[in-house]
Amino acid sequence: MLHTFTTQKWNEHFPDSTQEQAINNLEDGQILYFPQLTFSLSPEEQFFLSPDYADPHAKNISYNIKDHKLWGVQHLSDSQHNQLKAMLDRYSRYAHGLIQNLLPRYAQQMMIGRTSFRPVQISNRKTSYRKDDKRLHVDAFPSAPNQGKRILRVFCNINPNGEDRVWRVGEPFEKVANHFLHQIGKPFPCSAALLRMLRITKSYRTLYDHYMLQMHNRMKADEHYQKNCAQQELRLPPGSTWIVQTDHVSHAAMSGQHLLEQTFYLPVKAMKDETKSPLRVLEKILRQKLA
Ligand SMILES: O=C(O)CCC(=O)C(=O)O
Ligand SMILES: [Fe+2]
Repeated sequence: MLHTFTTQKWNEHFPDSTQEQAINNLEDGQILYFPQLTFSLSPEEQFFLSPDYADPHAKNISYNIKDHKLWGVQHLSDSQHNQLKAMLDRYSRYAHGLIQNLLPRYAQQMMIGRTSFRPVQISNRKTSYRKDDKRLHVDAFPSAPNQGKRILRVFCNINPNGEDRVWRVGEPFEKVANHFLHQIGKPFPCSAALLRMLRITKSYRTLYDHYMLQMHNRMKADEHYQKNCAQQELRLPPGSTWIVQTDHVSHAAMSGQHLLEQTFYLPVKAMKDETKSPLRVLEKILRQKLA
C-alpha cells in the first residue's frame, strides 16, 4: 500500500527509474510515502498551529496560490494574515516542486488547486455524515465537479507534539465501484444544467461527477460497509509527507491535528495508463461514456 522514499529535500532530483516506479505505483492506487520529508516552520509560524485561528464554520483554512487569497481564518492581524499566506505559499511551491521532479509527466499538464491547512483535531469533530472524512470514501466534491480529472494530493503532517495522522485505507477502486455502482440511478434529466444555472455547481456536473459523488455519499452512509470492508490502518507520523490520488484510494482520516495539503487536478490523458483512472473504470463497468 505504501511505496517509501528516503527523500529529505523538497527539491530532490529523481533518476528516471524512480520516476517510472513512482508513476506506476501511484496509478496502481498506492501511496507514495516520504517519512523524512519535513516542512519546517519558523518560530513566528508556529503561532499558527493554534486552532483558534481557524474559522469554526469552515472545514479547513484554505489558500489559493493563483490569486494569493486566504480564507477560513479568524482573529488574525493584517501582518499575521500575510505571514500565514506566505507559509502556505511556501508549502504550495514545495509540493509543486516535488511533483515536478518526481512526476514530470504529470507536472506538464496538471492544474494547481487549493492549498489547505488543518490545525483542528479531527477525532472529535462533529459534522454531517457526508462531510465526515472519518468514514471511508473516495473524494468527490458536490459543488466542484471535475469532469473526470484526477485528484492528486500532497499531504504533510506538521504536528509539533509527536501525534500521528491516523488513516484507514479501504479496498481497491474497482472493488468499491463494483460494490456501490449498481445501487446508483441516473441523474434526473436536466439536473446538471439546473445545478449549473443556480450556481450550486461551479462547473457542469457530468455523469462521471454524478456517479462519483453518489459513490462518495453511499460509502459514507453505509455503516456495515464502513466496519466490514477490507481495510488497513495507516499511521503517518509528524515530519512525514505522502502523495495520494484521493479519487482512487478509499481513505478515512481518524485522528490527528496539524496537516498541510496541496491539491492538483490532472487530465486523464496525462496518465501513463488511463485505463486505471476512476473515469475509465466506471465507463468500463457502465459501458457508457461519462465525461
Ligand atoms: O485530513 C485528512 O487527513 C484527510 C481528509 C480527506 O479525506 C481528504 O483530504 O481527502
Ligand atoms: Fe478525502
